[in-house]
Amino acid sequence: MESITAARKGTASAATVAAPDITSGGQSNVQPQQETDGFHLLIDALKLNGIDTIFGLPGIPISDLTRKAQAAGLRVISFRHEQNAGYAASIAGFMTQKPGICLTVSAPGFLNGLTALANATTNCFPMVMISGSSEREVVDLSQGDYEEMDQLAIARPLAKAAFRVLHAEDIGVGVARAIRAAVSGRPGGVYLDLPAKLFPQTMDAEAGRQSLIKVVDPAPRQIPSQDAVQRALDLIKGAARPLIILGKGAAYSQADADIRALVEKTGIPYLPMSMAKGLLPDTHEQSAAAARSYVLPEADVVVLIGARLNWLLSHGKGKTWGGKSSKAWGGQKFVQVDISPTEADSNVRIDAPVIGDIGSCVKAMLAGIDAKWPKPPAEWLNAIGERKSRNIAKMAETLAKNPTPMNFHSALNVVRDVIKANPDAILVNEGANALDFTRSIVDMYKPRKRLDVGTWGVMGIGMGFSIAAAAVSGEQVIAVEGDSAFGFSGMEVETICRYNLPVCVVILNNNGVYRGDEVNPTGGADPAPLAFTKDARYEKLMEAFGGVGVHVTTPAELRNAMEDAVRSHKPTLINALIDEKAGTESGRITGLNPTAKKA
Ligand code: ADP
Ligand code: TZD
Repeated sequence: MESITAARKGTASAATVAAPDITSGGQSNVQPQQETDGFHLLIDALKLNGIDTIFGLPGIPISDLTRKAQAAGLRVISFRHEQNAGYAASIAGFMTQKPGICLTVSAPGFLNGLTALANATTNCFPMVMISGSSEREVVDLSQGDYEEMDQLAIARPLAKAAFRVLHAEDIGVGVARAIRAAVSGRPGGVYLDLPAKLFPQTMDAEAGRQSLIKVVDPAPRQIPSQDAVQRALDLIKGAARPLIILGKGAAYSQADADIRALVEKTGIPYLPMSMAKGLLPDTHEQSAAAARSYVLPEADVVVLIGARLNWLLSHGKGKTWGGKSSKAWGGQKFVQVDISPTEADSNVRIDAPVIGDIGSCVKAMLAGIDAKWPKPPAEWLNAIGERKSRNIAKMAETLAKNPTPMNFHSALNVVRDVIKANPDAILVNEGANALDFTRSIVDMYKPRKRLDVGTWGVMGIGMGFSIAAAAVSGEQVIAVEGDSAFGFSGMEVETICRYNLPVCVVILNNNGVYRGDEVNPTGGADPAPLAFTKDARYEKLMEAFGGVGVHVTTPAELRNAMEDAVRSHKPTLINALIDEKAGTESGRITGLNPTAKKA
């Protein structure tokens, strides 16, 4: 039983292991027949499908898998917490259209990664979380195995799909199903459960090779019907005050040139959702971002491209949209371009759903738009233009101020300049005020360069997204973080240093959640729940692992530190102290926060 023992111990060094000679009772006379095992079949299946990176955290039963994957030429990025590995995998999926792979150990490791898997599903990011799991027989009888948990059942409601593989010969099918489920149609998070016993299982190498599947056309184009396209074009053509809203589905689709052509050929003003910023440069003359609160209630026909009418768009109704009350319809007609047929009518009536992949839908719409296509009425464009210039001038005035201490605006004015000078840099952003102000102040110039908290507004994506963005693109990453937000994934600065990634973390440090000036109303020794350690020296965390740490209190110091970081590409953490009174409760979504009635 030499080969099986070797494989169990994980000492097999090549893609194949010698098979035991069963005819001689395994005593002697070993035939040089080639075998493979679960470890190698999984690695081969991933490689066959173009997967080149694994984000994970080793331990029983997947330690050897990480070693063998690295030996086989995959890039294995080892994290300090599975949630961060999961976020990394999910954003790698968003950036590349290939499912990001997150690898975890069983029960607690699996659960740590699960938040990221659920977040991927919510955000339509393609990702596969592969977790080792305990013995089925023991788990199913609740006999108390090491890290016992019915992981498949737990993952199922949070994932787009969930699969378990019990036999080595099914690994190829399992991986193929996981990849297809993650990237086809509306992308999402997929769970793949691999019990410990699977990895050392051996089988004939050639049969193993034959069992693997290279997925053909994993995200097939979905062509919209001509009727649907015509219905949408008719509606848009008749509009007096049309508006296009680009969402992160549009950014994901990588149909950048066609989307730009659609916007420019129709002349319709557009609003980018947060992660669609840069799909067209934010400085584009048709961007209505600086007139958002004017265009939403005033528009009569709204074309949604890869954006859902969820809370981020006030559900398409209510006062934001000109409705008379908080739930009243504002009267707009909607075109919705989306790959999911069930998205239409989720919140308000969609008059013209165009169902298909965004690339195909936009192409089909462009085919119906010729040089004679009427531009939107000048009255509409002028009204937007006026509001825009007024708001941009007001913002410029605010940004030019140089208060002491520094505030969000004076600090972000520096980030804005640094991104303008480095448009290929990727901006990762989380926090509340740190998020809202960055989104509105820092212009983006290229697609998929802004990565943030997404549909859930989740804190903790910061370092995972930064690591994946740097690893996948090789570009400079700038992570603008609230001090609370940073804390969720801060230990990963060690990972950033270990892999020597070009990540510059800027913490807008106001000593607490939202702001830092609250006090304990009882006068007791405990701090207020939303207040943190005053003037914490976060930069020392980066220094502890060999990176560059900088403590800054003025915009000039921040500028120098950021420029040094971008020039050197060294892991850098800039602790930017800002006014602890700067910031409002929950940033711009104060209204969602229930508070007790004042007595
Ligand atoms: P945002 O938060 O930017 O408004 P959402 O996450 O709400 O964006 O919406 C993204 C939408 O894009 C989802 O409804 C999803 O189904 C859709 N989508 C994602 N990828 C594609 C694609 N390739 N083609 C068409 N629609 C897509
Ligand atoms: N936990 C998780 C996982 N996600 C969340 N969104 C929250 C908690 C609640 N929360 C926010 O929505 S923003 C935020 C928390 C804790 C932090 C805000 O403080 P900050 O940013 O220091 O990061 P600002 O700039 O001071 O507002």
